[in-house]
Amino acid sequence: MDTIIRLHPPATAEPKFAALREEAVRLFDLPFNDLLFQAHTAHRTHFDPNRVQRSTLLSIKTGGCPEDCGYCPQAARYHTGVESQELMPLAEVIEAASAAKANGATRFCMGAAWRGPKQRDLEPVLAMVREVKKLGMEACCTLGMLKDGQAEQLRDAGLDYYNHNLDTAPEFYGEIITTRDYQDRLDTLSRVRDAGMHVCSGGIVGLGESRGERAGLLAQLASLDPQPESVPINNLVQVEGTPLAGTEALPWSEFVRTIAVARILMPKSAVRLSAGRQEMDEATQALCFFAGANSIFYGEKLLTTGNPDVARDDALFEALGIARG
Ligand code: SAM
Ligand code: DTB
Ligand code: SF4
Repeated sequence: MDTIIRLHPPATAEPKFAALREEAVRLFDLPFNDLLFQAHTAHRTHFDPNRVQRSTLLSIKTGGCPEDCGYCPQAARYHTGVESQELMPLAEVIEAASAAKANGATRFCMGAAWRGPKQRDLEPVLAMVREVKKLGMEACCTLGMLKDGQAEQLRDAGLDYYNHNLDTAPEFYGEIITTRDYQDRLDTLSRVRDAGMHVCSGGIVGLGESRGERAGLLAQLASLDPQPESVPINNLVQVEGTPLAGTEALPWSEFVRTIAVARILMPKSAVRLSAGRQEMDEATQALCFFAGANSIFYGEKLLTTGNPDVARDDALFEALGIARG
């Protein structure tokens, strides 16, 4: 068993969380234009509003995951048609990273469908991180829960960011995932932070949560101290065979509000407009950029599902006068 020292009580117990949640609920309830004005003002204070950073994702180990995340096409227990694949050979990862760099991505994110890496899994990933760094790109990994010492190994290989999402509000979490708890996620984030890497942590909306629960997710993220450098906001991509297929989709305005509240509560973080862009029209994406989103996944595939192709994104950025971040 791992031992980790919990320096803080769970964030949910802290008065800071309660105050942030109250603030988030108040922001969500503002008239749309007032909320967007406030979010855009915060965005301009800290960022160039005409720049969006691009990260490209690669699934380095696909499917067959033992966890039960209700949204995920890679969980072995759901029949989604995703074919399981072993860890990708190093040469293929280098090829994909080189292509991403040639397309203009500045960060390469490698995702694995693990509960967490075993030591024998981690070693080849460390080699992948070193090779991505040699290309002059930022490197990010999302490999599940980390055990003692693993964050330090990733840091020493040169990893810049580790992605691990809180996914939803603590009170809704048990409806979506039962095989790991909220505190496990907070512990992994502490390990990443303590090792000195940048934290990438966000969540998914459109899971059937209430507005109050969306506020709770953002308040949890904002109560991390320091706040995550990168906050991916995913809109559920519904995949046939997962328990959440058929969930009522979130109205576009509610998704834009979520981005805006994230921007206001975490004014210095990069807010990534993440999964769900393929199903989103250009006008909604443009509103997300106005509301403070300043990072995207770039390239035709996320991990197993589709993402807008590069030509569509380039046309959108051209129309909006947005430059690479
Ligand atoms: N297995 C690792 C883990 O769970 O931490 C890493 C990969 S996992 C696919 C990374 C994140 O992708 C999840 O935390 C979730 O937020 C997001 N995700 C997975 N399936 C999704 C879906 N169908 N729609 C939107 N986001 C999704
Ligand atoms: C994140 O927050 N979203 C990305 C990344 N981090 C790893 C993953 C989205 C996955 C969408 C479903 C799929 O393609 O399998
Ligand atoms: Fe596994 Fe990650 Fe998918 Fe959960 S989100 S089932 S841990 S791959």
